Parts: sequence; structure tokens; C-alpha cells
Amino acid sequence: GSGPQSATKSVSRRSLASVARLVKLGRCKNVVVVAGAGISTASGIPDFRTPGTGLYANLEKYNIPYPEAIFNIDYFSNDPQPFFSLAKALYPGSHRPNYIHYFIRMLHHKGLLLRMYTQNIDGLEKLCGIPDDKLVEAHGSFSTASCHLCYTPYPAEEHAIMNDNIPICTFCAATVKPDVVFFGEDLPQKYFLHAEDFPKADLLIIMGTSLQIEPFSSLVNTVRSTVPRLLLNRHAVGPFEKVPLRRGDHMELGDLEDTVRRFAEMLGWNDEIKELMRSQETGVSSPLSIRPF
Ligand code: CNA
Repeated sequence: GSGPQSATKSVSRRSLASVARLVKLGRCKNVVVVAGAGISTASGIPDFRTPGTGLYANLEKYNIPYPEAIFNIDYFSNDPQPFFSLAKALYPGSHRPNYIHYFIRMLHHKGLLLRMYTQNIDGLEKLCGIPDDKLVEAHGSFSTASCHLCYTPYPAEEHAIMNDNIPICTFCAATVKPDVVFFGEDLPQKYFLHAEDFPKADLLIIMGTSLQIEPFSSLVNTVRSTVPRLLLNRHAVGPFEKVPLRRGDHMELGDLEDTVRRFAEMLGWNDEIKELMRSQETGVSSPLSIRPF
């Protein structure tokens, strides 16, 4: 066809190939990855904003007045139940990393990953073997917990969450909350590595995020203006919604796992990624034996 659709497609095809070419030429040795819930939908974890399947479209289950309430600290203080119901669905251990996670780990294996900044709280980055020093879990994780009022630290509350018991602080009797960052809470100290990393980046890959949440949406604008930015997502988001795209901006729209697989094929990494995945995923006997943290 010759409609606008096919024009966009052919442009984006070239985009993916031209970024792959830069990588193969050795021009991208400090890759920063910014990721969101869309990298984990292939692992069976719903994202927030996808119509139909996203958590925001399925909130009846959680009995909350508006979607963001589930991560609102004042709402939590008053009624922690909705958050704990969601936590049960997201809790690390019930899901496995997918091809996309292993692609990012391969970037690290190739010595190209400067840092991954994830908004996800599912722990799948760690589980696929991306080392701690390469990973910024900007919205925290379930690996530790603390009292939401007096901040007394507690170990992960897996048991309580899985058994629908709401954990209580032994000092002040307030609710103990996994150290997942809520709206209005500070991001972890590690997040501030971005001030060094983004100016150093020579390629930014943004994947599976709607870029609706600050400070992430602005963070992607802090790479140098000559640095290529590649968006892999179902639809254009953030600065990629503006036409024409900034020089050096590339996007490939469609299913993320398909796209990442094609990208890996262009790079000649597909077999190695499959092998890595096979070795990591079969070295494990049952989900209960996995200790991600
Ligand atoms: P979001 O707002 O739901 O956006 C997800 C984006 O990914 C959307 O633009 C989707 O179109 C896109 N997407 C989803 N699936 C695919 C796919 N298969 N192929 C291509 N694109 C796809 O989620 P964000 O991450 O942007 O929002 C930030 C919140 C969501 C963070 O604070 C997370 O903690 C929170 N969250 C995390 C998880 C998780 O840990 N897995 C799950 C749900 C929500």
C-alpha cells in the first residue's frame, strides 16, 4: 500500500536497522535503557494503561475511587487493602523474565549497558541476571519493606502478602509497606545516578512505557542532543508524539517482544540470547526455589 500507515512503517523499519548499524559499528558503548510495564506484559503481568487488559481498566477488583489511589500513600494509610491485593498479583516469584529482559542482559554481556532505569516493581530484571550495579529500580521493589509511618525496616513481607495478612509494625502498629515508591514519596538514592549517566549515554533505548509519570518523562530529554534515542513501544509516547521527530530519534511501533527479537536478529544476537535464556530458565527447578533477592 501507499497510505500514511505504510510510509510510517517503512521509515520505522529503516530506523531499527540504522540503530543496529550504529551498534555494530561500535558507536554505542554506553547504552542507557529506560523501561516500563510494557517489557513485562509478555511475562503475563498486566501494565497500567493498555485499554482492556491494563490494571487501570480492571480496577473493580480493587475497590478504589480512582486508579492512582492504589499508589497514593495517604490512601494507603487509610486503607492498605487495595495495594496488597495488587501486590499479590505483581509479587516476584510468580512470573518469569521474557526475551526482552534477556535482551537487556545481553547488552550488558556485550559490555554496552551503562545502566538500566526501570519503573517496574516486578523484580524480573534481577531475576534474569542483570547485576545490581547496572540496575536502577527507580520505583523501588518488594525486596525490602518498612513501616509507612515510622520507617522501621522489615524484611520482605512475602508470606504476609501471599496469605492476605496485612503486616503491622511492632513499634507503632501502623501498616508495613514493601519499599515500592508511591506517588508523593522520594525515589531511591540510586535514581540520582541519572545525573551522571544520561550525559554520558551514547544511545538511549526507551521501551514499554507510556512516559506519563515524572520524573521519567523528562529524564529522556537529558541525553545530549546528538545522541540517538530509540523508542520501542506499541504507540508513540512523550517526545516521540511530536512530528517531525528530532534528528537522531527513531521509533519502532508494534509488539515489543517481536520488535526486540527483530532487533536482536539484526545485531546477530538472537541465538546467544536464546541460549542465555535456556540456561538461566532451566537451571531452576520450581518457582519457589527462586530467591530473586
Ligand atoms: P503504562 O503506563 O501502563 O505504559 C505501558 C506502555 O507499554 C504503554 O505505552 C503500552 O502501550 C506499552 N506496552 C504494553 N505492552 C506492550 C507490548 N506487548 N508491546 C509494546 N508495547 C507495549 O506503564 P508505565 O511503566 O509507563 O507506568 C509506570 C508505572 C507502572 C510504574 O510506576 C510501574 O511501577 C507501574 N507498573 C509496573 C508493573 C510491573 O512491575 N510489571 C506492572 C504494572 C504497572
